[in-house]
Amino acid sequence: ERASPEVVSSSGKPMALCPESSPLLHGVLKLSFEPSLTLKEVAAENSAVAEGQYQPPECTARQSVAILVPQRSREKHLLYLLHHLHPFLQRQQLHYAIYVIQQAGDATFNRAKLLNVGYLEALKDHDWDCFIFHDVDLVPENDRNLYMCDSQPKHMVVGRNATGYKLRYKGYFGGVTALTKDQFKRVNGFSNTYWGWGGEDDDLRIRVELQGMKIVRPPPEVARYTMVFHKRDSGNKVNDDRMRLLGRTPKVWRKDGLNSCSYKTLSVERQPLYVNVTVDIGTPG
Ligand code: UD2
Ligand code: MN
Repeated sequence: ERASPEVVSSSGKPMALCPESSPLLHGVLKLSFEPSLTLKEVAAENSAVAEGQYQPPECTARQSVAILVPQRSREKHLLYLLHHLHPFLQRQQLHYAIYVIQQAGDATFNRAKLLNVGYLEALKDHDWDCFIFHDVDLVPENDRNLYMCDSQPKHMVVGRNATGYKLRYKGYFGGVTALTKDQFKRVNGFSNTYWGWGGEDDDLRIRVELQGMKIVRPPPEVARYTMVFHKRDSGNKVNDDRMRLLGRTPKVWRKDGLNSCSYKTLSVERQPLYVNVTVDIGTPG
């Protein structure tokens, strides 16, 4: 276990819990996507972050939160995300760390399995309370969208630029979600069997519903994101098998998930702004 949250200040006195509503919040944010931005600049802007991790110096954070980002060949998007998310999370007075889970090789992408790996690997560092499963290309537009977990699984993307800021469909659970350590464990995490684009987010919703849990969302004026424009990645073709897979979820979820997630960690690099976990997750079939 590394770096537990400070319960005493540098003077040795116990620190009070951070306020329920952080005084540092701005509300609506002005986002920028500057193509010339560099990792060095983002690191210089975030000198209080070490090995991807931060704790508020002024109070004891209410939750310890691991942000898990699945990534392959989206380095520019990752840079934009780090640039916006680090200051955003610091204003929310969270103890947090950002983990990037990088799929090695060029087999079909598997977002869900990478997120299972992120959960298992992050828990080796610290007993995180809350996990945020986060697309690399989504930047939050309002810092009142709190990156904390609730008593029920939380879906944070009610709307985004490309879809007119409307919920795409009832039950939509993609993009960015927040589940406690125990909520995620209860559903046995994500399925490992969704290779390629689509379905894995609906599968997680089915798991949540099978447990009698209910998805909650922040107010629509707060739960807004900008998705950096992109085309479908070449290694992430539409998964034509997804409807069949969704049909069998109620039968297989107990055996397909965190408890069957086999992988090989190739490296764990503790970079200044994030922990980079490179993993061999195998190939479909
Ligand atoms: C939607 C969902 C996403 C997921 C996906 C279907 C939203 C806002 N997002 O995203 O959560 O359910 O549909 O699988 O509804 N990625 C890479 N490299 C790749 C491919 C994917 O890094 O080559 C990662 C990256 O974090 C990306 C995420 O996977 O943001 C989802 O892939 P996408 O952005 O291509 O799919 P999109 O926008 O339709
Ligand atoms: Mn996307």
